Amino acid sequence: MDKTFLMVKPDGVQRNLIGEIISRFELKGYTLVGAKLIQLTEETARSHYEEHEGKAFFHSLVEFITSGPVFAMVWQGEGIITEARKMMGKTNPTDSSPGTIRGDFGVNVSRNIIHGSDSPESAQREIKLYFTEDELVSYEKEIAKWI
Ligand code: 3AN
Repeated sequence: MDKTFLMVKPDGVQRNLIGEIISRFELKGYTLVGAKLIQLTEETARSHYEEHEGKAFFHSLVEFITSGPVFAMVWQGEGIITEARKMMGKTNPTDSSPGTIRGDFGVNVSRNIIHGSDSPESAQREIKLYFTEDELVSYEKEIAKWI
């Protein structure tokens, strides 16, 4: 089953959007397999954004993402990598349609609320960067349906 890494950035956490964001992915039908509220170290932040190293906004990006707690998650579901990116909206919230997370809640490209992996390769890399195997659950052994 496809998995992706999603992260509510410090602006989303401070604006109390964690619940709203979880809700959107739950209601869509995806499954949460891992989650934690963490304070990123500069080392993890630099590693996360290594593809942007050298760009003019790299320093402020690292500064912002380490400026407060983030909510890191792994979600599972068919086609979730592409679909989650659609649900998030474009990198720049001003280009994002209403109905998307960035389109509904964001106004500024450097404060765009959520991160989501953009390919299967980045999903694999980012999940490994934030989670150990035993921090992710599997629903395969579920023996009873409570709902
Ligand atoms: P996305 O988060 O949509 O995958 P990326 O990977 O191109 O976008 O950029 C990573 C993050 O870098 C963005 N979420 C945004 O916070 C920041 N960023 C991207 N482009 C710019 C820019 N031109 N100016 C400032 N920050 C930017």
